[in-house]
Amino acid sequence: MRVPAGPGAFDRTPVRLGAFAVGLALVFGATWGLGGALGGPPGPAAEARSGGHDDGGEAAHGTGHSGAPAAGDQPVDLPGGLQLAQDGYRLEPLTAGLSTDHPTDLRFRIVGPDGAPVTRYVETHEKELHLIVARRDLTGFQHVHPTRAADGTWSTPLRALAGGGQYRVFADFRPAGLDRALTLGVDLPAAGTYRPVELPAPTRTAGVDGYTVRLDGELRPGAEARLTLTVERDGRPVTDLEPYLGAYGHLVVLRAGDLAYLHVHPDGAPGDGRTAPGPAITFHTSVPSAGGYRLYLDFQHAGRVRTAEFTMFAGAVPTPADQPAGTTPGAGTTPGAGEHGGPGHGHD
Ligand SMILES: [Cu+2]
Repeated sequence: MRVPAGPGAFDRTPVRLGAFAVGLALVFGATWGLGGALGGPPGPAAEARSGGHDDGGEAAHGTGHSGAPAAGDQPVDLPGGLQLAQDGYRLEPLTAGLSTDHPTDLRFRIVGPDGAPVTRYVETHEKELHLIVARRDLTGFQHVHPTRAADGTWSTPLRALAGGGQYRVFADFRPAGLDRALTLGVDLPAAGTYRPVELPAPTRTAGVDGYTVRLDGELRPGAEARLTLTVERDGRPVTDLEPYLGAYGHLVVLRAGDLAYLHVHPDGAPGDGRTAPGPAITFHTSVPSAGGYRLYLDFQHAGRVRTAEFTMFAGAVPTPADQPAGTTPGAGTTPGAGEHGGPGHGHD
């Protein structure tokens, strides 16, 4: 359980986060300095720019991300999830906010280049649209699959949130007529006390619902990484993972600091004659920059989808010297246990 710091520590938390955010800004400054080339309005320029977009193939569907930055004068693709509009498509929430008291009926639509709600999609991993929600501090992860009405309005229940704050809502979808998936993101507020949780320290194991998941591999900025996640229960390897949306595991990766979004699918598929149903699930991905990332592995066993969470750093892990005096990332928390194991776990 990622237990928020006690009341005394809470008083100091905003200061620590603020200082950490400054550090992140410095790290990311070099990357986002290039963003000036991308700052134009949507429309023809954006359409043209998207020509460099790389579908990413099976290993990184979604706007996942397009590998190493383009060389020379070519514009650099942004990672997914950072914009609410891209390439003529726009994510329009029809719900003003989320709730900590009761489940929210989240409604939204995707408006296309013609100004009308999009009603034709190409399924990716058995769904027309994948919806991910996480608070800005990377807690409160939910991954659900909304229902679409004929007029293009999407709706889904979201479980009641554990705390107030700004939540990032990601829609990961492929409209008919586009040669790749997009991930659009928008912030929605939840009224209530916001007690930010620091990014937990990196760990190699995470527990969820009595399962232990081990993470092997390293992230390197701009380079392909092989990550292997191995699932055990009661000390024994799980060798009968169940297919969930066409795979034995789905990995969402969010970058600390701006929630850049990657959705990664594993090597191999159930029933392909070469992919075992556990205990290991292998992913290949490439993160766009140095810094901290939170990884959310969805896997299904015994009829339920579970989410194991990890922190990883690409490049150097910040040392205590990089932190405000006396603090360590994740101090006082038990990383990976997650806080979404209870009823209403947001998978469907
Ligand atoms: Cu999904």
